Amino acid sequence: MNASPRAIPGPLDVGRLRQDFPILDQQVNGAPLAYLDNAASTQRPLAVLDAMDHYYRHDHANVHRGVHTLSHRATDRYEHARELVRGFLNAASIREVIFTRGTTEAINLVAYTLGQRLKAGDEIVVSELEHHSNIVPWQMLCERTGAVLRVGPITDRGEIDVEAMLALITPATRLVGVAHVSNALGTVNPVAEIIAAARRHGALTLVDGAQAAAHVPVDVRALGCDFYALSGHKLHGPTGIGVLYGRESVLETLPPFQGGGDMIATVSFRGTTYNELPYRFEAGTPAIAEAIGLGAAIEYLGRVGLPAIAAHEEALVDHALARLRDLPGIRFLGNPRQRVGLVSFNIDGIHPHDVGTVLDQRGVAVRAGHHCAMPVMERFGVPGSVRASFALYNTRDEVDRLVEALQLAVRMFAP
Ligand code: 7TS
Repeated sequence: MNASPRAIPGPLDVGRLRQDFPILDQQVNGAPLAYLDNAASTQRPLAVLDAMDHYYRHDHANVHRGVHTLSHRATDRYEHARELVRGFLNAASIREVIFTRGTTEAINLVAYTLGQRLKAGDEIVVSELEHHSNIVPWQMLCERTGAVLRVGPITDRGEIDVEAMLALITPATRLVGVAHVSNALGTVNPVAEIIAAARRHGALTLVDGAQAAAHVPVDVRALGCDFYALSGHKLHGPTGIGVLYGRESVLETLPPFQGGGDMIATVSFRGTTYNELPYRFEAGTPAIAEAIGLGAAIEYLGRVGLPAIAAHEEALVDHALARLRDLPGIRFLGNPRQRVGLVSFNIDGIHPHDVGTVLDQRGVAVRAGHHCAMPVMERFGVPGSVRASFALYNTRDEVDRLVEALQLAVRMFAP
């Protein structure tokens, strides 16, 4: 009686939702497409395609600089998208929402700007399960400054060893970077706990939310992080657009990233002054249509409902794990207790690329390889893995087709 209607999300009407995604309705190699590569990139609903199409047909002009009507309209739409992102992340202000090309650029922005005040002996802490984009920018920063990168280990389950990671955080730590969800294992990391520990030591915190934002509600204020990065194309929005959330009081202290138009207040050869937040970090003409498309994707996810999406995907993961367990020679990568959206595995004696190719012949799209998380592969002693990753439009039937195609691969390659 007391349960709110939102507490237990109703099942998704996947059949109807699939109609929102025209790309799904096609044959690949003579079989219906089963798109299970959503961790690499999701597909776009009509709402996103239409928003971008409408913008280009009716409203396109450059933003923030025109006195004419189309420029005002383009600016309004672009800034409305920023407000949608703010709401989606529960950021306190639009001043904290910077549009970037994606997660990669967002993390590079932080590494570059923060780097200007780091010195030899300072430390950055990341975990062993990070995507390369939350490793390499910090390595480059360390090369430039003499700072040291420390790595929090993961367990056989594919979870961060939180105690070991927290032990690395000391007064020398300047920043702790951690993925909200692992793209190679699906692990949901205890980011709030790690952030709290980092803050006790005065370290900044960055959460790589690329794999989280389409699956779990994100509240940057509840998390308490200083930075949160995400990519539009992983939450049913366009490529070429992403977001860096930054705590306003921290962004205020950072120097600009790229120089150029829009990020300035005044320019003279005697000296230049910079624009206010968030524009100070958005040099040049931004990806306007893409930002508008991202806004439409966020509205779409809001209409479908993240809790219902999460429940649907959890059921798909459970079904996949239950069926895959019986496959001869299967070895799962990790066994995280908190997981969203994907299963990652190998089949004894078959290279993941060969598995991926057989699946493609049956219309089943998965990712095979190191998933830009080579340290995770090294940790588990494998060259790569097969990864099936789910989104709101996937079905049990598609999971069954994945399993059948894998059975075929086993028969084809069995010694
Ligand atoms: N961080 C994580 C956790 C990711 O999964 C990815 C992309 C990125 C950062 C980089 O995002 P980008 O949009 O800037 O490229 N992950 C994957 C993947 O798992 N397969 O292809 C891309």
